[in-house]
Amino acid sequence: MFRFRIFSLVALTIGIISLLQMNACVKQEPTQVDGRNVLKIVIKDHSGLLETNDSLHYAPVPGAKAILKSKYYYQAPNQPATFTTVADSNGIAEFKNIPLGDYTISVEKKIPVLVKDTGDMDTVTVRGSQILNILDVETIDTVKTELAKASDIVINELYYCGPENKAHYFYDQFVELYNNSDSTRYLDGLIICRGLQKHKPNMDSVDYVQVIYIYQFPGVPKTGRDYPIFPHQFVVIAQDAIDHSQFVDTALDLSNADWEFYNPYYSEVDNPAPNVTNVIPDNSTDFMINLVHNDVILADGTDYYPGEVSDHGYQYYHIPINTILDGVEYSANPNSQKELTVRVDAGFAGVGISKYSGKSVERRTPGFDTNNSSLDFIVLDHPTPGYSHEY
Ligand SMILES: [Ca+2]
Ligand SMILES: [Ca+2]
Ligand SMILES: [Ca+2]
Ligand SMILES: [Ca+2]
Repeated sequence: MFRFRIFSLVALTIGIISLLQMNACVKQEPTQVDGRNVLKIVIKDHSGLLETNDSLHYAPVPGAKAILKSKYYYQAPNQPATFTTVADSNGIAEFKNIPLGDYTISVEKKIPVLVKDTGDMDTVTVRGSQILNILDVETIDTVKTELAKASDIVINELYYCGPENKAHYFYDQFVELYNNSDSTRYLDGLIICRGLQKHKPNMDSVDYVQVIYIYQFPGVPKTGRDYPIFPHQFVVIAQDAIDHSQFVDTALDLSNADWEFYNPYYSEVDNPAPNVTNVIPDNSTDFMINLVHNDVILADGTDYYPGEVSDHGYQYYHIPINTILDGVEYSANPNSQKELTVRVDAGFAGVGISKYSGKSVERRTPGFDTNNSSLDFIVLDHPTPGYSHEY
């Protein structure tokens, strides 16, 4: 659905043509009319792709599609009440008859661009989102749009809940990456992180994501060319690249995994698969992720830094959002509080998966990524390490 070719920012910034039409204001009646409140969202572009309007003093995003989702109201089981509208010529999206309460708003707009090197036209998408609290009869707020980070390498599958067993065995967890492009990309220096399992009130306004583990591919971030991932290739990183069925017969054989997570700061066996290595000396655990609710971040491996220290003296790290290639939050419970900012992932994969059920979550089609895991992922009865389910 949202598949665009990726351009360098340099090519984009030079070649923009202003082709914005003044779209008529199209409003849809809300599906539930049990509120009388008005919400106005001023949508301001911060991508640099749209021109600032001199009298408005901001760059409006006319015609942007705005989607408001309730945190409390449902229109069907597991389907939050949703209201949709389109911004007017001043970039203002107006919703009427909205119940009071907490919402998420996400806005997006496709923008035509001229690709400088080839003269071709293409489109890119600017997006923005945030959490809103509607407390008054009329609420006015602002959402900033930016160029959506569209990475060619994405987290395609996460297997975290553990195999069916009564021994609390979950060491066959894995992360599967996928190159969603027609070009060779490189894993050099990329980091895979486990997110901090806390809802932070300020997490949608700070420019970083908090994590507790950082494991890194060998090679130099951004410029290294030693560890290719070929077009449409899947890459599996196992917690331990061994045949786990020797311990629990329902567990996975990951002896052929492409990589394994390896922590040199405690005595773990270094199996033949090459290592994605823990870089935090404080961390004495393998890349173990929660069996029901957690988030996993893939980033380019630059500019991360130590953040807070936990109550138990454990050092958390900050991953700047502009270095994040992909992030996926999963939760068995769709009403959980978000632990990963909606700017990276607006939803949850894995709703309904219980511990030790042997299930997995995978993108609907390889690489399908709208930064909303509720839409992007489906639940698989059996993991598919190194390939995709049939679709
Ligand atoms: Ca390991
Ligand atoms: Ca190894
Ligand atoms: Ca994503
Ligand atoms: Ca797979």
